[in-house]
Formats: sequence, structure tokens, C-alpha cells
Amino acid sequence: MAKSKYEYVKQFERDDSLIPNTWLVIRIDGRGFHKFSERHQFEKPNDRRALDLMNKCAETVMTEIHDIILAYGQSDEYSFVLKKECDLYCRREAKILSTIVSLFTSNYVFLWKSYFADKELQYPPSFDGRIVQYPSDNNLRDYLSWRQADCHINNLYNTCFWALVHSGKTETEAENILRGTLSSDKNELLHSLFNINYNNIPEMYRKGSVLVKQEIDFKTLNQKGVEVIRKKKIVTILHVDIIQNKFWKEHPELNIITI
Ligand code: DGT
Ligand code: MG
Ligand code: MG
Ligand code: MG
Ligand code: MG
Repeated sequence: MAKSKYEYVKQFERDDSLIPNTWLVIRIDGRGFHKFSERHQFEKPNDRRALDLMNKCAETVMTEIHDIILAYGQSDEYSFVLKKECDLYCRREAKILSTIVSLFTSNYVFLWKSYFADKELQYPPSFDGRIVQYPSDNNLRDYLSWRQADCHINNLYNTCFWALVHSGKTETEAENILRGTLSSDKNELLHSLFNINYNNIPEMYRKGSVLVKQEIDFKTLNQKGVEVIRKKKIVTILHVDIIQNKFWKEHPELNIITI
């Protein structure tokens, strides 16, 4: 069939293929979630239902996009790791990024009611996203360690901050008390003033959420009606340390070096 005279416009499209053989990390982050969490009266510092909703959206994305081998989430963000040899959409950046961001966002809206039966969604939330390529396993591990360390630092600070505010301090007073304090000071403050042992705070808040795929056996009937065992991958959620070697040794299927 003859090409239409308009087809030349395709020449204006840019090639945005990501270079081969690199880990692809897609990080999405809630846009203006400071305001969003206020408008929806999220509990401070951690709203269990909001985090569960984020985790469910990530699980759906991970189930749908087979090349995602790992995801890590905390606060209003999620990072998805695609394997090095991934050839999804011929590694076209915009296709991969826009698909993941929109799938996550539509799920957030779609599933809202299942998590907040008593709260109307006040306005449509949105997420931004980026893709970063990491050439080495160590770069990838350092990326994930960075996000988990960020989770820990923020959560420790926010736990102290809101404990102080709930005990009657103003937000400015709480800020002043915490200015310049070390981790050990914050742990001590929680313990001495509020009898809180930071290590007893739920791991989901302290460590964030790690999603991996686990291969499981399941029984089914084959075409002849005979019971057979098949394998399928299901997404499992963990709240564990991913900075140390232990996690990576326990997950050889991720194929990431542990030295
Ligand atoms: P952005 O990402 O530049 O569009 O701006 P924000 O406002 O989303 O800022 P960001 O992503 O740095 O920080 C996340 C905000 O979301 C932060 O203000 C705290 C809020 N947030 C996230 N999870 C929770 C939660 O479980 N409870 C409460 N109260 N707030 C949360
Ligand atoms: Mg942001
Ligand atoms: Mg945000
Ligand atoms: Mg954020
Ligand atoms: Mg189309």
C-alpha cells in the first residue's frame, strides 16, 4: 500500500532505546503527596492503609510486567528493577516508563476504595517517574541501599517528630529538639521520653517493602483430567534488610553478586 504523504512526520520521532545489558530501575514517586496525605488525613508518621495500597499497586505492576524481578517501596515511592537482558518494548524508555507509571496510577485509583472504604478520594493522584540504568550489580545494590537508608533516616526522624508533637510540643519545638541529633540520640529520646523501643516499630515502617517473585508448585488438572504439578511465580512481600549480603544470598534467583 502506498504511504500517505503525512508519514514523513515519523522522522521527527527520537530513538530513546536504553543501552543494552544494564539494570533498569524505574522509580515512581507520588506528585505532591505532602498535600495529598494531608487532604486524605493519612496517619502520621505512617499510614498503614496508604502503604498497603502502594504495595498492592506495586504487586499488580510486578505481576503484569514479567521482566520486573524486584521492587522496593517506601513512603510515596516505588522502585522497580528490570533484569539486565530485559527486551521489553525493545528497551524503549518512554514506552517502559509510561506503561509502568500509568499502570501504577490507575491501580492506585482503582483500588483506593478497597483500602479506604470510609474515605472518598478527594482528587486524582498522579505519580512522576524516571528510569536510571546501572551497569554493575554493585551499582544496583548501592541504589537500593540508598533508598532503604533513606527510609530508615526519614522514619526515625518522623517517629521522633510526631511523638514529640503528639506529646504537646509545637512543630517548631519538635524541630528544634531534633536539630543536629544523631541516630543514637533519637533512639535514646524515644526510649527515655516515650518508652518506645525503635526496634519494635513495624518492620514495614523501618525497612520499607521488598517485592520478589517466588516460584511455587501448584496442583492442577491436565487436558486428560489427571492431576499434575505445575510451577508459577507469585509476588511475595518482605520487610527485610537489603543492604547487607544476607538477603541477596537468600535470593540466588536474582543473580546478583554478594561480595
Ligand atoms: P514531590 O514528590 O516533589 O511531588 O512532592 P511530595 O510532596 O510528594 O514530597 P516527597 O515525595 O518528597 O515526600 C512524600 C510526602 O508524602 C511527605 O510529605 C510525607 C507524605 N507521606 C508519604 N507516606 C505517608 C504516610 O504514610 N503518612 C503520612 N502522614 N504522610 C505520608
Ligand atoms: Mg518527587
Ligand atoms: Mg512525592
Ligand atoms: Mg517521595
Ligand atoms: Mg497503540
